[in-house]
Amino acid sequence: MESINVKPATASLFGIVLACAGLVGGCAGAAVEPPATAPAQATTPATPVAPETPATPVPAAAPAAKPAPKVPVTALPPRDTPDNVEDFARAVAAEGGLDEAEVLATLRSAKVQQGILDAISRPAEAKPWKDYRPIFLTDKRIADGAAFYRANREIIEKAAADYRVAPEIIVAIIGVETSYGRNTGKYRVLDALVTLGFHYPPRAKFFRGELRQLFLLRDKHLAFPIDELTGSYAGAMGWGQFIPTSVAHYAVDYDGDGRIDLWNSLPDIVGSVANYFAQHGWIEGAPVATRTFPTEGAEPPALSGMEPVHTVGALRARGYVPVDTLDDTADATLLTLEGIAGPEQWITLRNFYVISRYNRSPLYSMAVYQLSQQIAAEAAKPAP
Ligand SMILES: [Ca+2]
Repeated sequence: MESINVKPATASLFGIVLACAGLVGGCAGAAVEPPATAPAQATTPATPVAPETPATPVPAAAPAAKPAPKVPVTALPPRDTPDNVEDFARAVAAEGGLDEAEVLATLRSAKVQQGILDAISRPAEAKPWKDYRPIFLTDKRIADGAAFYRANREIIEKAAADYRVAPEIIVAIIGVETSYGRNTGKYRVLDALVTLGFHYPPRAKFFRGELRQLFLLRDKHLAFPIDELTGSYAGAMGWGQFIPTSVAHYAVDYDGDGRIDLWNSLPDIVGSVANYFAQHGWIEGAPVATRTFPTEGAEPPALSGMEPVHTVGALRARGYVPVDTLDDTADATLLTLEGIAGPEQWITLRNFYVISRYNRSPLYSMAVYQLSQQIAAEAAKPAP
């Protein structure tokens, strides 16, 4: 079990400390409600917005070696009868051609953890952008991202080229999700998914779906048995925080060693994140978002979440002129954020929507975008 938390050799090349330490359960990732129709996102969720706790910077030396606190195993009243667990095991075994007794034994080996239930039940604060942004756009996270990019430029740019996505977006996602692999989660994924799938009625269906998928991952040739995988309290795994359905659909064996390792293989990690973006429609070289300062009398368009249901030209005609030069035929929509100096209006494009497929919060998407820009700028400078 310990072995899967080992950082890739590359990690030692850059002193990563992180801003999200202590937010196990996922940084931004674990805090957002997934729409009922969109189960394949990489991160799992509970409510719109950010980390429950603002990032407490952790001293570089201390945290890595600190053992995870013991999470008490509680004797919870069964929300599901043993029959339900047996039915589940039978169905999963039949579907995956697995041994039913083994599936059942694995399920029964799971430890229901009160800490997981506490984590997912914690009310999320709906932070405005002005309070959310400073959590992720820290000097440290930018510098660490640039260092990570420089140290691993070859593989990051290879994956970006192969999958036709922006390299700085791959880096920013890994930075926001796990502070560049520093904080991938302390829970056994099996424990998390059994706890939430059988003891947390509000999301039981979703998490049982993920638990089912966990058992069916055999074809993905994961580097570790499913009962040894660790992740967030919501079962998100590795540097990119993939839940089992995302592993199934988007994880790749990018170093070609025959197995997928989202904890120790940097090629597999960056290749999988790149593939996630490619499969969700990233447009290579296209812009993500830009500010707009509406003209007087601008007519707000009807919005459909972050979906770019308008065009740049149509927004322009309504009085929303983009600050940057944009193709008028490009799909776009409008986003208003509560900034430090008051409301900020943004024209967001298809690629912004693609970022939001990783996590449904518009604040998350904007944080990833802005972090990516800062990292790219920093990484382009001569190494310090
Ligand atoms: Ca591999």
